[in-house]
Amino acid sequence: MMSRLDALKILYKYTENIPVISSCGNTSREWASLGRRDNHLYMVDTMGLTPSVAIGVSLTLRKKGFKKCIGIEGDGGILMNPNSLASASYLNPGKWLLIVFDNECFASTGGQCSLASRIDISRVAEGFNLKAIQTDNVEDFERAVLESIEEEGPIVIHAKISPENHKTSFINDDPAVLAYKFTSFIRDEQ
Ligand SMILES: Cc1ncc(C[n+]2csc(CCOP(=O)(O)OP(=O)(O)O)c2C)c(N)n1
Ligand SMILES: [Mg+2]
Repeated sequence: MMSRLDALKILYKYTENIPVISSCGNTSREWASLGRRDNHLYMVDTMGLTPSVAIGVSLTLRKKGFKKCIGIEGDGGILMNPNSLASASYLNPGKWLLIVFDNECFASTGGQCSLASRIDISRVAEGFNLKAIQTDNVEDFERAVLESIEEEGPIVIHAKISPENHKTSFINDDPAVLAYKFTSFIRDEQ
């Protein structure tokens, strides 16, 4: 099965100029370990909120050149904030692409079992009338990312991943500085 880092490496290839908001814990750490970019907002501690933040950013980007705004969330995070799926469906942000890494556990805090072991997140997204693509290997994940970047959203990629974490360093930057870099990048882009 694909690991979180395998999937992030694929995503990294296609997001040099796409705003990406990554969830807390190991996701942001592994994402940052691939190389920091100002168009990537590394969230610190805000579990479950990347889909919501990405909705807001997607709506502000309607008239900008970016093809998408991507949020990355975990299964634990999305099931803590499923309301973000209802909001995405209702507000219909065309540039919103949510990637849910589903390892059926809270991997970043020790691998405790999450609700996802008994809930199919693709079906939850579809229940909110969102397009959902489920993947469990690198080839399908890459294809889903490439197709979704080109297609009008909102779209959810539900990526099943293995529960392992890769050893990475903590992100100790001031969150205000991380947010400032990200908003400056978006503001300066025509
Ligand atoms: C509101 C809140 N509760 C708990 C935490 C602690 N915490 C950080 S990451 C994490 C696990 C997240 O699980 P999941 O979203 O499935 O991501 P994974 O680590 O499995 O990739 C937890 C419990 C937090 N940061 N915020
Ligand atoms: Mg998880």
